[in-house]
Amino acid sequence: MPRTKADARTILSNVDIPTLEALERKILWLSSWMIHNANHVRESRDGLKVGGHQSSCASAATLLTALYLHSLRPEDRVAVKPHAAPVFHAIQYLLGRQDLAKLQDFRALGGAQSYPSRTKDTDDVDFSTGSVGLGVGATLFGAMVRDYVHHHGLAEGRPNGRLVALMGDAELDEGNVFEALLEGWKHDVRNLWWVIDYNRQSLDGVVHDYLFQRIKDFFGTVGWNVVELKYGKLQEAAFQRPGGDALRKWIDECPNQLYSALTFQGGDAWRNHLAADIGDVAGIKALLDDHDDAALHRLMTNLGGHDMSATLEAFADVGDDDTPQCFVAYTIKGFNTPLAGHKDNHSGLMNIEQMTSFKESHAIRDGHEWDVAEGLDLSEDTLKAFLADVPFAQRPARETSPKIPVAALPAPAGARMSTQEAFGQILNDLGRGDSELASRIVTTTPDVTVTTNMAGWVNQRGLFHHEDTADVFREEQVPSAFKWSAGPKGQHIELGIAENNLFLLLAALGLSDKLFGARLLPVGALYDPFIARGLDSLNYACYQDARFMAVATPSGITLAPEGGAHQSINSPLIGLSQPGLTSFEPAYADELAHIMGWGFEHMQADNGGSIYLRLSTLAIDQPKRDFATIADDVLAGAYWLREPAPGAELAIAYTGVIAPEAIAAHEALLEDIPGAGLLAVTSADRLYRDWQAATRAHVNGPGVAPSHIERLLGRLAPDAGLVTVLDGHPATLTWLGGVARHDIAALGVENFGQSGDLPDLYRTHGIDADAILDGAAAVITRRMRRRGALRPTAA
Ligand SMILES: Cc1ncc(C[n+]2csc(CCOP(=O)(O)OP(=O)(O)O)c2C)c(N)n1
Ligand SMILES: [Mg+2]
Repeated sequence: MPRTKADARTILSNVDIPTLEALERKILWLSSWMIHNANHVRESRDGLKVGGHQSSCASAATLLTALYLHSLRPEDRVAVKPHAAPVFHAIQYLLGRQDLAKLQDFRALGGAQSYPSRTKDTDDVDFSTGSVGLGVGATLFGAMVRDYVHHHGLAEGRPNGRLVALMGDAELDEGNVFEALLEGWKHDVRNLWWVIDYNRQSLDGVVHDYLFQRIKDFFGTVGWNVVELKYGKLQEAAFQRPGGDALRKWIDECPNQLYSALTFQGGDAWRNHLAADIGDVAGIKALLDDHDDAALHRLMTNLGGHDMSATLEAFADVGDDDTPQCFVAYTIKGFNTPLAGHKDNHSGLMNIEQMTSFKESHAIRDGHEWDVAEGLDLSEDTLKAFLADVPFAQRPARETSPKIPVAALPAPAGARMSTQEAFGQILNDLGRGDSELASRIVTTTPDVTVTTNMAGWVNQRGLFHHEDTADVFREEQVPSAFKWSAGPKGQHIELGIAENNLFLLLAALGLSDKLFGARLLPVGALYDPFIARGLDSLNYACYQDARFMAVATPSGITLAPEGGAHQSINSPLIGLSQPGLTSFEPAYADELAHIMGWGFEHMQADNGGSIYLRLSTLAIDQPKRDFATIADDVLAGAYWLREPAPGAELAIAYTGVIAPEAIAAHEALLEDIPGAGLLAVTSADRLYRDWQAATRAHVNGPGVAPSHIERLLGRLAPDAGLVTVLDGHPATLTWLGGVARHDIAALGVENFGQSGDLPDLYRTHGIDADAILDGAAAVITRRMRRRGALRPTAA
């Protein structure tokens, strides 16, 4: 139930507001000084501007102080707007959860990070932020995951915390925020707060007037409660005076640009404008006469988001109502600093003189800039006792959740199948069993569950929703292969088409052990080309070290008739280059089963990461083989599908679904080059990283074992030729030519695809068996030339 205002005030009557206000000033000082120190005090070796956002910090100081030093509970999880990182670090420092050295090294190697980072900061950041909008969305999906964990009984005895975002108002320009809001509405998301630092400024300027009304309408439409935190207590009191209504109307109607400009100019400018506009209203002259310039400035800048009592009251009013809440907290960018209100202040820094007087105004002595009690009218003991009592300070250290055992996953049987079909069967088999592994798998797709072959699993495990929902088609006895009943125990989260949402949900699911103490093993499927649509969110998920398995299918031009808009080209390069994500592109079902088993382990390993599987819908003949003999090599990234003769002069290296073309070309080649090898590359990513690590180790010292790919290619003649081929960008494999300095012909897709059948498309893009043979002829010819067996043709 929401509390009444009177209840909230009674609760707050016991709160030591003056101390919180003093600490807010302290936090403003520390965050400003942290940035100043990094830019003007710490030695610079490169002359670069270190940067930092003093104005963005000042804007959020009241709100973050109110949250962290009063309203938050230890179990709450928070995303702090990126450029308020110094405020966050200053608060953690006061709470004894951050080291001084980290503050002194803000934005330096090993110091506090420019933007809050889960993995690199040491003061327990819940959500990394930096790419605006994503941290905000992450809290919404975090709330869904918290409820999932709760409904599945995975966090017994743990209090259910609130998810909170302290966000900049310009974050609302990012589409992902609205995509998330709609999804949250569908899933009835609860117990979630977004506190908008509504300073009406972004990076370049001042945001649109009356944005608030649009926010209110939109949030209301998707079931949120919107709280307008507009006026501070001084303003509220002034509104009670004669002329108060006119003053309120003037404030409400003042364009954002003008309000900002007057804030920057100060008391005299306020006086002139108010006198000119409403000076003839009864009571206004008296009000202006009662306030000197400083007091008038204080009154006019006393917005809700800078008034501790008003802010705490707004938070307390919510009570235990779990309706999602959006607080529109009016603030001033640069509040209480000389940068206040100026439209160009986003990256502005106080200069040396400004900092000197700022320091004086905070009563900070030289050499005591970092002292916790410096400048406060509180003894160190009183301060310590106050901070020790702060609810958030009771938060325990991060724990680790036990690992879930992973048994080997049997390969699906079948003489001919696609990797996508194999994926569906592997999941389906897991769904039918009762392993602990299966109980921790959570699947999700952006509206492509059936077309990515997950329906079998969903039939077994059901859809997740807060409440039981019947499958109407089933109840009406309309025949369908799919059961779509949902309930709190379901294990598939169905999303609308929004790949950003998919990756933000995977991020939240993949952090569930660290955020909510319950390990989940998320598997998300999407069409491979649409990774690009969610790429920043994918990167964001990896940046936070979230652990998930992204299954991208179908992929490449092999999707043939479906056409160029659905055919992915450069996604293998994403797989190769994305930190925190290990990519595989298997050709066969037995490879995939083994990789998935390893993947579930890797997702739980201390130094592990996430998995990206690039799969295909094209059914191909499956090999009959003793898989154990190649199992390790499949994980290492490559194995000889056909062994080369020692010193062979040619090998074909292929990845994924193009295997039949590579096999056909290889067979044709054997007539002329009997020893030629055929290398199956299951993970260019793993191979490449292993090779790079070995290369670096060689630089550092002798006696280093060769990398896996060096060992494999070591079987070939030193001047052998390589033909590489995949249904994707050829650069994925071109580096193989550098491993042992083999000449290379690199085949792959470099242009947009189009509709067609496979023979036409593979020929058009130069990845069919003939193209592979042409590539082989090219490298063999060049080799013969180098050996002097052929004379170069005249130009
Ligand atoms: C995706 C993305 N695009 C651009 C930026 C660069 N950028 C950093 S802050 C900012 C404006 C932020 O304005 P707002 O959210 O209102 O924050 P505040 O006014 O509180 O500083 C921009 C454009 C970014 N961090 N992320
Ligand atoms: Mg702003």
